[in-house]
Amino acid sequence: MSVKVLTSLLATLGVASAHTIMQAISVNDKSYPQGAGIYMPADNHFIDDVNSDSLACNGAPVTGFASSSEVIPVKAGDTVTGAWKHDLTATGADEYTDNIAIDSPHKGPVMAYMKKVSDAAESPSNAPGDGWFKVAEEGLNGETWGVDTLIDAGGLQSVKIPTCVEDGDYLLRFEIIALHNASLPSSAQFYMECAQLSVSGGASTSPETYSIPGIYSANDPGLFIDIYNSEGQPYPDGGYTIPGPDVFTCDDAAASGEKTTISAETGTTMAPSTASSVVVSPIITDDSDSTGTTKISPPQPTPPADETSSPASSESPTTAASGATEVSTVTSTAAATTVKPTRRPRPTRHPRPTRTHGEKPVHPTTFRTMMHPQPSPVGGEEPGCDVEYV
Ligand SMILES: [Cu+2]
Repeated sequence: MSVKVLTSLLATLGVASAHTIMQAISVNDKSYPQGAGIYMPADNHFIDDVNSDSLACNGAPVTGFASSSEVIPVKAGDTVTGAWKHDLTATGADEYTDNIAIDSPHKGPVMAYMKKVSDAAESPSNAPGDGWFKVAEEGLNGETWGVDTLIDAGGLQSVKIPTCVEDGDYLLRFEIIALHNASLPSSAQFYMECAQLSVSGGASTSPETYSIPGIYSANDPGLFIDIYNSEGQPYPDGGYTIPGPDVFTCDDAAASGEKTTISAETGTTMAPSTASSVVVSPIITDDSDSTGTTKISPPQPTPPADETSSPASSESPTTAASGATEVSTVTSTAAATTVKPTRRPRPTRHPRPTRTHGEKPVHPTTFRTMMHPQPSPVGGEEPGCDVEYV
C-alpha cells in the first residue's frame, strides 16, 4: 500500500467516526485481540446497497487485519461478544460521537446471523450468497431501539451460538442497521462485520438458510421508514418490523412443526458486565453505565389486546400473553421450522427531541463521506450522522 493510500485511509478512519465497526470478540470470558478472527473492512463506513456482496461481511479489508487467518474455537451454546466502536482507535466519545460505540441518532435494529462454511478463514470469498440464518435480533421495545441497548452496553453485542447446529466452521455476522435517514430511498445504513468461528459440541440441525445479499430489499417496511413521524413521534406508530428472516432457535427446530411456546426474547444480549472480558483499546463507558446495571433481555410488556398488525407489515400477528408468544410454525424443506418474531409492543408517545443543526461539523468531504447522506435541507427533519440531539 502506498503512503498516499495509507494516509487517505487513516484520514478516512479519523473523520468518519460517527459510524461504527465491530472489531474484537470474546468467547464467554476469553477475549481476543482487536481484529483477531475478524474480517476487518477498510473503514467504519456503512453499506447502503442491499444487493451488494459487501452486505455479507463488508468491503475490502484494512491493512493489518486483512483476512485474519485466525478461526476462533467456540462451543455450541457459548456466548460470543462483539465489541463495536466508532473507529479502530476509539477510546470513548469524540467530537463526532456521544459514546464509544456509535452516535446515538443512529437508531435501528441490532442483529446477528451465522453461515456454515468450509473454511471460516476464507470469509471474503465464503461470505456472499446462500447459507445464512439469523440467530439474534433486537428491534424496538417501547422507546428503546436495539442501538440504544447496544450503546448502554458500551458497544458490546453478545450472541449465543445455538446448541443444536452442526459442528464446523461458521461466520458470525454482527449487524447494526441505522435508520435515521431511512425515510429517503435506500438510505438505511448497514454496519456489519463477520467473526470466523469453529463450532464444536453441536448437534445435527440444519437451519433454513437465506442469501446475503437477498435477505433485504430496499423497500422493506423496516428499511424504508420514517422513524420520526409527522406527529413528532420519534418512532413509528405501528411498531417496527425487523427486516430479514425470522430468528432460528433450537427450540423451534425441536418442535418439528408442532405448536409450542418460546421465550419472548431471542439471542442477543448486550451486557455491560462483559465489558471487562473484551480486549480492545480501552473501552470507556459512561459513568452512568458503570453501575453494573445490565440490560439482558428485559421482559417485554404485554401489548394491548386490541393491537393489530402494522399496515406496513405482512407478518401475521402473534398473540402475546404473559411474555410468551404463540409460535406460527412454517414447514420448510430443512429440518427446522421458523418462528414468527414476538410482536413489538406499541410504542408510547414520546416528546420529540430538540435538534440543532450546524453546531457540529458534518463529515468533511472525502471520497467516502461524499456518499454519506446529509441532513435533509427541507425543514431539517432528518438528523444526519453528525447532528446531535440536545
Ligand atoms: Cu454514521
